[in-house]
Amino acid sequence: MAFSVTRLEVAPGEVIRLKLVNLGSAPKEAMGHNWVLLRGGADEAAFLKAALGAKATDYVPSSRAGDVIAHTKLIGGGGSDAVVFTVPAAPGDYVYLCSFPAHCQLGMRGVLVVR
Ligand SMILES: [Cu+2]
Repeated sequence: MAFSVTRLEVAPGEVIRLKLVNLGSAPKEAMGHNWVLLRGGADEAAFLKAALGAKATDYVPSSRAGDVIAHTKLIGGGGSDAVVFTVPAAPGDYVYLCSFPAHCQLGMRGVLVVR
């Protein structure tokens, strides 16, 4: 239960393409994964709490949309999804996580370092 890459270093304002590949085999309903990059200063605990009730939107809660810089779709085993986004201009550490229930707490979390 982890991302194979838990630290990414990027330049401020850089446009990057991130591809998430689910190496598991379970369907997304049972063991889906996504990649969600949170804005600096976002309340991670509040985001995860809201995500628990956001199954209809693949655990990316619309009520906390302002916390999210970019995210992939929720994908099942064997699936993949890519997202293109602009890295924040402000240097710092930005948390990324899987918002499927409990996955972040179990270790699906990393840091995008902007510098
Ligand atoms: Cu996950």
